[in-house]
Amino acid sequence: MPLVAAGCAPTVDHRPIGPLAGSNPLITTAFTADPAPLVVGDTVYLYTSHDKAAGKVLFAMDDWLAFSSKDLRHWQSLGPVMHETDFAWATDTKSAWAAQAVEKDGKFYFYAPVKHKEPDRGFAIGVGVSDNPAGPFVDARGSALVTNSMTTAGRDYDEDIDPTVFIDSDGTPWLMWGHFTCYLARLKPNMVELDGPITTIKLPNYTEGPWLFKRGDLYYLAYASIDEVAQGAERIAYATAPAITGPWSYRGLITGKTRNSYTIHPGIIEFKGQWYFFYHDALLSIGDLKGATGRRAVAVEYLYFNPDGTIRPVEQTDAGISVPPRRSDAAARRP
Ligand code: FUB
Repeated sequence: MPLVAAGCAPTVDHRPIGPLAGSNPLITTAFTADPAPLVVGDTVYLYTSHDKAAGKVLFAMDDWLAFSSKDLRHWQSLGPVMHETDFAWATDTKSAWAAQAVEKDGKFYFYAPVKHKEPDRGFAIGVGVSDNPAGPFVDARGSALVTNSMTTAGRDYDEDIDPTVFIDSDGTPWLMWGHFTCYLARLKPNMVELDGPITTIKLPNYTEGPWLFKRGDLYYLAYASIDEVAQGAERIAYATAPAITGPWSYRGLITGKTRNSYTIHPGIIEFKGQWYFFYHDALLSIGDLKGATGRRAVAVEYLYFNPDGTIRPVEQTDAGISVPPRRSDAAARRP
């Protein structure tokens, strides 16, 4: 806002209006959760669940949102990119949970959990496709990629959630997902069919929200974990492996439970030489609606590695990446 003092030339007040760019939460116009960042050239696309719960309702999510940024500090809303009923086989029960988009051969594939109509009731995983990372995505198959009846190792009904897709250095795509059981399956090069058996990965206190990435020759799997210490709230743990199929070695926690929500969900990328850790908390209020597990808000922090490849614990902050990365950590950034 310009400040004009009597008798003086006008001066400009450069103080920021509202939250600092890059401070948390990143998005303040809607309740967002389950961040899934995707780097496409010089742009990051951020796909999120869209919390619309009222009162004490736990989850009410019927579409997925997307945002884009060239610096991770200033975000442009791209609006909803898909609605749960864009999958004709899905129910309209507000079950649009954590999704992720990936790029393959110039197309963008959006893996999303939704509840399936009868008779194969329970969560299922669908695939959307688009020529544009900004969407909109349309059902790529006309049927679910994974249904409840295909997975029998763990819980019934709500175990086929939280898909993450990782394309290995040799071009092989892998799908990982699951609630209390961590499932892994190879995808065909067409990205919309499984290519082989569904296997399970054993991880300490695995709960949900897997996120796969690779740094140098090492594979990383971050996931939400509930143990007796956190008493019902999730924390983000991780494991490393020499290959996607394992063996996976538990490496400890990346960050602790989050503020105001018992869920937390990781999304990790390297962008312009810096690593970032996306998650959600529930500190945002919009009007009379206060943050809660059903009304979460996406946040981001810098992620640093030790020289041996282990991850330094992440502190969840209000400042986020509005402050520069720590210089002392620059040396440890590269594998
Ligand atoms: O957002 C709904 C569910 O809560 C997600 O699928 C989980 O990862 C947890 O964040």
